Amino acid sequence: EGAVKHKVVFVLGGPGSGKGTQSARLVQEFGVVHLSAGDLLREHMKSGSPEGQMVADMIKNGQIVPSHVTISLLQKAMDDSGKHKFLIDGFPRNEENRASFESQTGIMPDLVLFFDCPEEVMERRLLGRNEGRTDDNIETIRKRFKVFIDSSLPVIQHYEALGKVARINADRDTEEIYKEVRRLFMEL
Ligand code: UP5
Ligand code: MG
Repeated sequence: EGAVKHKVVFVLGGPGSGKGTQSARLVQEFGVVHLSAGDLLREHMKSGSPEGQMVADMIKNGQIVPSHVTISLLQKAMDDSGKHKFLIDGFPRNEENRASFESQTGIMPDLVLFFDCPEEVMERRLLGRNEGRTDDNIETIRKRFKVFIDSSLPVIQHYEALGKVARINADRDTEEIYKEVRRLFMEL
């Protein structure tokens, strides 16, 4: 009880860089638990609560939801899974997310996968996705890119200084990227 050490990989990269796609492949092959912070927040916004409405508004505007909301969703999902190895996709998105998560959960990532992809490639992918996401329109996509550069890149830089980041060229075909991803994952 309390003694099992969590193994966590953060899956980071800009909007449309392929975080969800590559995570799904790791789930398929290794059965690791995939927690997409964005998916958890999109589920939460269906709750009909005032907090759910706030989350919906923030996602539509490409803004980062307050840490306490995202961290409690992640914490609950980790607890409910009964497992201790997780891929956490799309979180932490700013330095405050990162510091709060580390101090509240006591978890440090073992590895950070950074999917590096040019904006024009990500933009084309997002506009072609057609899954009805409220943030897949050109106006919100531009905001998401700006938030990524201003707030999320510093998180990657923080972990880079700790030697935890594997940078992956995400402007390639899915299979080619996955070959590299699975190798990095197996080295853990
Ligand atoms: N695709 C994928 N890989 C490809 C490849 N190699 N070649 C060609 N096409 C490829 O991929 C996007 C699209 O590209 C898909 O159609 C795919 O088939 C294709 P996907 O794998 O979905 O990329 P991903 O990086 O997961 O893109 P996503 O849009 O999910 O990234 P975001 O980071 O923008 O979205 P997320 O869901 O993480 O967050 C959404 C919002 O939630 C945020 O903007 C924010 O408002 C909020 N949020 C928080 O506030 N806090 C959080 O902690 C998390 C989210
Ligand atoms: Mg995603």
